[in-house]
Amino acid sequence: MASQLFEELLKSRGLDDPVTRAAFLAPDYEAFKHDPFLLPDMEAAVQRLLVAKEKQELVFIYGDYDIDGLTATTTLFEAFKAFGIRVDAFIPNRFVEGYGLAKSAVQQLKDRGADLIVTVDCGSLSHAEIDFANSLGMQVIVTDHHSVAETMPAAVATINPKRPNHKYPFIDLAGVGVAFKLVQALQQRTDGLPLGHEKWLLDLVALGTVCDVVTLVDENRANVFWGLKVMHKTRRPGIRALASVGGLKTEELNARSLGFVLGPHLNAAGRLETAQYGLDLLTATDNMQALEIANQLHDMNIARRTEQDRIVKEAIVQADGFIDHPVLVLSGPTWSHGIIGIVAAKMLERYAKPTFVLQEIGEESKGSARSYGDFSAVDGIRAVESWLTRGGGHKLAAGVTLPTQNIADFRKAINDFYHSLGLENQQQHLQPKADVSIAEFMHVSPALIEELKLLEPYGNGNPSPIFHIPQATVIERRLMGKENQHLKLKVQDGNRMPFSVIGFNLAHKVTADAGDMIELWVELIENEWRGRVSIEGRLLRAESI
Ligand SMILES: [Mn+2]
Repeated sequence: MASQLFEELLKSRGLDDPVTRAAFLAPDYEAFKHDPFLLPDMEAAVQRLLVAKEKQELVFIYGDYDIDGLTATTTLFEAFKAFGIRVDAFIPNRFVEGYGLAKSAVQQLKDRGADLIVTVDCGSLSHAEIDFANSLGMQVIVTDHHSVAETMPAAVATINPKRPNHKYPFIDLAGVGVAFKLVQALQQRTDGLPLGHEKWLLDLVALGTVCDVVTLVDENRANVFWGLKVMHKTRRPGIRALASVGGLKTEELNARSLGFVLGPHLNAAGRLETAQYGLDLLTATDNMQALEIANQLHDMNIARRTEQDRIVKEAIVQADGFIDHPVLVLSGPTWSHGIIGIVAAKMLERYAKPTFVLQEIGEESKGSARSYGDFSAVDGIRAVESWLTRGGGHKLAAGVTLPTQNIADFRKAINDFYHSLGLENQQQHLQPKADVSIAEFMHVSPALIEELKLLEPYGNGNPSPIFHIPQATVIERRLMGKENQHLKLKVQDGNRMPFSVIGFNLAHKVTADAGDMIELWVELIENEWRGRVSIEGRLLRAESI
């Protein structure tokens, strides 16, 4: 019997129908495993790969340097081996080839004897590069989840759920999710990986899906839900080593630790040097070797953070000069484009504005964009493309390349485009949105916390629930942290029932003191201190009333 609060919460998330609710709370892998052949061109891809298997052609997987790309590459690499397909993998270098297929890399694969290239997490817009591969006598299968153009490239198959007019029921798969569909399709047509055994790849699918921040609903939710269970038992040396250098136990990994610990470590190498380390780690079969790479990644992650802090400081100085601009376009010659994506995210957080951060590399500049709410970064890029060399991506994250001399014009054009949209109250998207209200703290029970765990894994599309407390009286205010930046409030309801909330970095923002009446928005967290577990609120917002 669900508690009343949990019942209300489920309803607020559209889970009142018992069938939908049951499917959400205990997602069945088989039920959400939509038929892979409903994806466009899947049959053509499978047929071509069967020929490759039969003729023992050399198939090169062409990945991407981010976690989605690395996990997708590893997924296909392992599965193809199991199917008896001759396979090798190539991860482009961000600083050499850049994102996506590059002609220089296509030539390299030709020289290394490739007959067929299978892209993961890229390729949908690589028309020229695929023509080039064809001209060298290689064929290409694209598997991707990025936005597509009106015409598909001259590939044997372009498997991408973002293509229009197909019957596949879920479009928000990550790159690794699409690669995994190819594995499921191959299973039906050839042997080597018996039905059911593909589930051991779900740890990789979970890692890529969480880190690519696609919505954790439908098939993604089922894959991550079961992927975490696989991860808890994983024997994969790379994942074990990564967890260990991150100070985590594999059996306790959750979506949060994938996004905030494993992910950043795995990404660090690609941001500073080459993501090859990441691929070597994920495909490692030896524990000692894996630990060695993981330690290197740990050091790189620390170096990455130092570099990031420096760029953020400089970017803040620049951003303060564009107070009137709704879209920030910031640039610097020493801002490594391996790191500017994270810097853009930090700027968005600080200024509540969509942000482009660019590295000026001589005459050319490369940048990363982060956006939120109703402003689509990829639409913005399309609207001002006359100033750009190229650009593409998603609504909330995208990339651009442009002549350095165009930066000022691009800045003006993208801000003009923003104004032309007439977006109203864009800021509201940054305010915490409550799922339900709590009038009395007696309802905040250990049982409720257990119920909330059923909604995990949390992430994009399935956020950790937010509770609104319409009215409470502050009985104590305490500051914490090295610079007194954190805040602990003890509040009570009308029945004098107390409740503690903690606000990280909110000490300057929330000024309420003992005796004040406030309205709060919180997440519920379990706090363990000296072996005693208590339930607290993590403060997101407070307003005095
Ligand atoms: Mn991706």
